[in-house]
Amino acid sequence: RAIEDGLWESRGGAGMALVYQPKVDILSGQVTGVEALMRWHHPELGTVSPAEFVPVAERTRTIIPLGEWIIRETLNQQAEWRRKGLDLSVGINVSPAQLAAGAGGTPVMDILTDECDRLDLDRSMVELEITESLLPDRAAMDEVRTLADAGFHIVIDDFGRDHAALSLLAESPARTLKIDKGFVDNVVRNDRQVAIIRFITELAHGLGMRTVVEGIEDIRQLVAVAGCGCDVAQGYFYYRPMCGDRILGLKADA
Ligand code: G
Ligand code: G
Ligand code: NA
Repeated sequence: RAIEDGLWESRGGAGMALVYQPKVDILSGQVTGVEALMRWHHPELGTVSPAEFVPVAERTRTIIPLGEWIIRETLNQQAEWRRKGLDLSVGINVSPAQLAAGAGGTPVMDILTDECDRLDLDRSMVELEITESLLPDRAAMDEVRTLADAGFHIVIDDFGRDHAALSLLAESPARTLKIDKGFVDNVVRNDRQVAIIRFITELAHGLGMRTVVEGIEDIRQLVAVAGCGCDVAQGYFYYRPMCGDRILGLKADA
């Protein structure tokens, strides 16, 4: 209830902040992009995790105005980094509710094209992260295809967590597959997890996609996923999510 009421107050971004977690090209060690992640400071509850409030925002559809704020904020940040000499791709998490027909609010396509045109951004540097569970949703995937045709880069997030049909993956317009953190957590001790990550990576490459692994916390996990052929890594081993100004400090690594 307190979360629901607070979200309504914060739907325009009040009390919300975005942090950005770098993504690193495994072979070159270079930072190629970042993922935008929400942080919320609730006046009474204190800091509330997105794992807790995003599901509430989706259920109450507050994610629609909030999602619009996230897209505009992230693209403005991307433009500011570029003005300061740092050219990075940005990953934006897009909820199924934002893609549903008749979602209300400004359509995601219009928000994205407006901002990209206004800020003169390269659409292929804007990565829209949609969850694997969206793949069976025909109407939502039609919308995703329209976004891909318009030049935006589509990422399937949390791949392997649910039960995606491989045929749906093959038909999807995604260019990147993000392997679920669950497989990485035990990759050092469990050969079966290695087999799964290797299989997903070979599948992705065979379909012309690259893979991102998230949740890399130590060097042994990095070595294991690198051995599976994964392309890009994200995780505390490299960088924690950080505020936009601190990203500028990465200029030397990018
Ligand atoms: O940042 P953290 O790891 O605590 O995020 C927890 C969950 O909340 C993740 O699954 C992440 O995808 C989701 N999340 C974080 N930021 C956003 C956002 O801006 N939009 C959406 N839809 N989900 C987000
Ligand atoms: O599902 P999604 O990829 O959007 O979730 C990203 C979430 O994972 C964020 O909440 C982020 O804070 C968290 N995260 C990022 N790197 C690590 C890591 O190395 N370890 C753990 N435990 N969580 C991470
Ligand atoms: Na994500």
